[in-house]
Amino acid sequence: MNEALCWNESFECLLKQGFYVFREIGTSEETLRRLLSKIGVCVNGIFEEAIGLVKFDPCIPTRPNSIAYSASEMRPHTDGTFEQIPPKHILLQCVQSDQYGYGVTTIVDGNTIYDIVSSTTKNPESALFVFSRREKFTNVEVTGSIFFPIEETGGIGIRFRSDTKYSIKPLSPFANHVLNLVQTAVNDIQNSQQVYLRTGDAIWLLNHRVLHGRTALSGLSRRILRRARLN
Ligand SMILES: O=C(O)CCC(=O)C(=O)O
Ligand SMILES: [Fe+2]
Repeated sequence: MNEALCWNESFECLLKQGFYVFREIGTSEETLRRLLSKIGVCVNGIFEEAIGLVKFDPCIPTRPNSIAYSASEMRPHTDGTFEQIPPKHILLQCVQSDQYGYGVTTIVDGNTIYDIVSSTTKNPESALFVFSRREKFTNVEVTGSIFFPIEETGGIGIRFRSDTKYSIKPLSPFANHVLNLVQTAVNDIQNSQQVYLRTGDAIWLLNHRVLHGRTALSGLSRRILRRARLN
């Protein structure tokens, strides 16, 4: 298939489901950068570079308090939840996969979560929260809502991450109610899809539309992802 047709197909798929999987593109940073140049502009985060490696090595002690660098399950989340505007796109390139069936990528569609929450609760986008990321010496936070309008598409965006390092503090009893509903819906296995990335595959995520996470790693093999953030 010619490159333009192939690109249109991936774009259509991306808009429909909020993510697209590139199979067998290879493991080099060069290849990823070529892809990124067609998508947008790389942006640094407060704590991480625009392009960086997420590594797990059973022979190297894990960084304390860091789920991404440990073998633990990562619950579905959006990246940069505590930033003023989280990055629009995330690309994850699998540089070295774990044993088959471990470290499987999980995807949750934010539109599904919104539909579930708003079916019982009016105007969940009006609920306010403080999203924060706490490090030893820094605490970065932003006040906002879990759901927000996406101007370009007229759709609804989502921002969500809650684990040992990241917290979402509800600012009212109503917000607390919305948070509980979102949490339950996000963790409901029925609302998630799984995608196994093999070495050389990559996934393009619309970070305002879908949440991503992964199942636990085996803890026995090295696993490396290259992660890119773009607008
Ligand atoms: O390890 C993975 O598959 C995902 C990593 C991730 O989501 C992150 O570092 O934010
Ligand atoms: Fe992530």
